[in-house]
Amino acid sequence: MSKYSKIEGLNNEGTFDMPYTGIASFRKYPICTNLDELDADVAIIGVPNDLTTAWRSGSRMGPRSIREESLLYAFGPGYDPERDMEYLGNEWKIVDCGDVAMANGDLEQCHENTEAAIRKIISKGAIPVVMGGDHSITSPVAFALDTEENVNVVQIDAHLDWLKHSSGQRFTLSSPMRRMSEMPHINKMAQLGIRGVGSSKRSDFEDARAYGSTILSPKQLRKIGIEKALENMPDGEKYYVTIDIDGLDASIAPGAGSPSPGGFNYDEVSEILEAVAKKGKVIGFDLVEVNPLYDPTRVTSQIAARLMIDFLGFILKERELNK
Ligand SMILES: [Mn+2]
Repeated sequence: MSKYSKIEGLNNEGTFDMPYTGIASFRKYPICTNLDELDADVAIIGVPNDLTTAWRSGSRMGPRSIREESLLYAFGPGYDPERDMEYLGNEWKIVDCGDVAMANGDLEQCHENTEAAIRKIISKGAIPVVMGGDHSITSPVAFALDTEENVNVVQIDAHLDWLKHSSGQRFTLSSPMRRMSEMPHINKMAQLGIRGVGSSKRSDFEDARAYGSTILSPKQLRKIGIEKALENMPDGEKYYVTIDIDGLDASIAPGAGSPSPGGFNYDEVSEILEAVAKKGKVIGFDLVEVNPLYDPTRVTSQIAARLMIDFLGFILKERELNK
């Protein structure tokens, strides 16, 4: 017998469900594409809508790409040695609901379908976790949160997204934060990672500040720290988080609709998400603007998947602790 021979008699013990096998649902979670039959704590759903992209189109391919890269994290235990903590245990039921139906070329219908799908998920008692698509998809998702009051919003993004309209259109990727500020059920906002050149004008920034939004660039946030950055945000209230992948630096998130230098690194965003999960009750989140057509090493999709898994772990850990 060779010294390299494997241990006999283990049956399937120690066998991993390899990431390159099987159907690529998000992290290989069970699939439930009929929302009428949804029975889960968390519903992951894609919105492959990039109809309002202003620069590089292709984020409609984001959900599929994030799912594929999420498979790296689909095997093995959810043990985090850094925190000495188990995350996302089997007591939580997480499902992949596939994608919202797209009416190709019809922005209004796509937004209608998106809002209806999120309303259905919420009515079934599941936390919606939404993969874009461009940032226009956040407005219809936010409308569906109106079963709640005083929802606070944290945005990770390079851009303010506070435009009144683009060519008369109110529901593009440049306006979701202003649209949310107009919704009666939306309360305070923190906009983190904002930097450089975007479509929002000085007057848009003034309007956002007048609304009471905390606006910080990565440099400004590094200087004061995460706790101080979130100090104007209320404790113990409900939170929705929208993550535009261009909030991260262009070097680690090149596959974005509008990649931007000077952004956050992965640890910074993960720590912000952990802080938000601890601050209040996160009732849903989206991650948008991943564009695999400009992501040759797939690192953008991989980090996107990782941040989603991190955040889900933080959110559900708080629910475990506060039961
Ligand atoms: Mn954005």
